[in-house]
Amino acid sequence: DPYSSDPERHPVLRINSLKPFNAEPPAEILTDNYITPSALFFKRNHLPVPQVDPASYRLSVEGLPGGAMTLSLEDLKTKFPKHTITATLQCAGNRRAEMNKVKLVKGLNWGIAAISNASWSGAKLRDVLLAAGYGPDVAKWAHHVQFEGLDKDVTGTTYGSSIPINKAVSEEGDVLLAYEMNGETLPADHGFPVRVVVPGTVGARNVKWLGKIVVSAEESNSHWQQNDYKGFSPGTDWDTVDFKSAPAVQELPIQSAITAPADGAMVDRSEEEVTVQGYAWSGGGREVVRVDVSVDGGKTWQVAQLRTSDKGQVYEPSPPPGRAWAWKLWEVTVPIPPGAKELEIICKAVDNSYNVQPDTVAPIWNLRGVLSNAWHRVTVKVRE
Ligand code: MTE
Ligand code: MO
Repeated sequence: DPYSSDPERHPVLRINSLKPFNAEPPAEILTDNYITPSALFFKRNHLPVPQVDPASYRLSVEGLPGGAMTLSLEDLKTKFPKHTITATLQCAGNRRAEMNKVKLVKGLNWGIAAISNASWSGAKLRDVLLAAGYGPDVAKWAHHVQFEGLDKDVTGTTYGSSIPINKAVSEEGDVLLAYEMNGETLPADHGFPVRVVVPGTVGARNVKWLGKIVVSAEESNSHWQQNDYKGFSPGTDWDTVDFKSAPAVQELPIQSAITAPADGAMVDRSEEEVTVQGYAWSGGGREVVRVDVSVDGGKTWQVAQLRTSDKGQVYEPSPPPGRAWAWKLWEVTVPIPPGAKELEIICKAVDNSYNVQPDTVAPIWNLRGVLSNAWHRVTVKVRE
């Protein structure tokens, strides 16, 4: 069993698939912490977790004039300044379950918690590429940076993806070769000893157990770059789909969801009010500037408060423009409308480009069930 050396996992995780391991935290605890504890952070593996010896680990940087550069873990830690960012990772398939309710899609049936937030520390990819020979001459032909994981399938094929080179070499891109998560050594499930963190970019490009970096004129040739993680029209089916016709998902669209109350929960009329909580995030470093909440199916709306502290701990100050990598947690207390037996609670977020979420799932349905970001709705019963 190639999965027999996979690490132990927290028993509270909701397992979507055991081999490979895919799991999300229960939605009702997802927003208890601004920084998701690593054990509860969602886990998305396509393959068995590779066992990497940190002493013999080597990262190879290829494609640049002057030949390949090889770095040990020690090199990465000592030869480059250490940077720390707080960044949210979201799987392209987060909230796929809602697409499945419209019409069956292919993919893991994620709920609303294939998203988590952590602090990440490591070397900047930019610094490593500059040290390896990136410069104005390379910029003329290089358009992508490819990443290869050390995780392999039975045929020896490794997980891989790529990002546009501008993101990789930009000072404001904040792409890290991370060796720490939440102030500790990167856990096995999250890419020990080194993973790429591409803030603002879909989870799939944040390659774990990083073995190789290739500067290239082309995107990664991997299945996950070419034939997966792409969006299509609701009218496209498996007979007509042409994966070459659509771009690979990189930055993700505006997203939000309700973590409390849970769908199907009861609220007491005698409480007079209901407190609604959730998360909101947008891709590409765009900052969430507002979350609107309705408890009457969208007839009336209230603006939620964006949380700025957790249990007395104040979050970092506002990020610089275009570098809002972390989610916002939000909360609002709303009076229970008189006479209502049931409340349809809805949330929708707005980012600083005034991007908004679509109101329903059907018009954004796609055969792979990715980019599911319609208004999130939960229904609760009112106990008289
Ligand atoms: N990197 C490797 N090497 N292998 C993988 O299977 N899965 C990707 C990405 N990086 C993956 C990978 C996907 S699809 C996602 S959503 C994120 O890792 C999940 O990161 P996490 O498990 O740390 O939450
Ligand atoms: Mo993913």
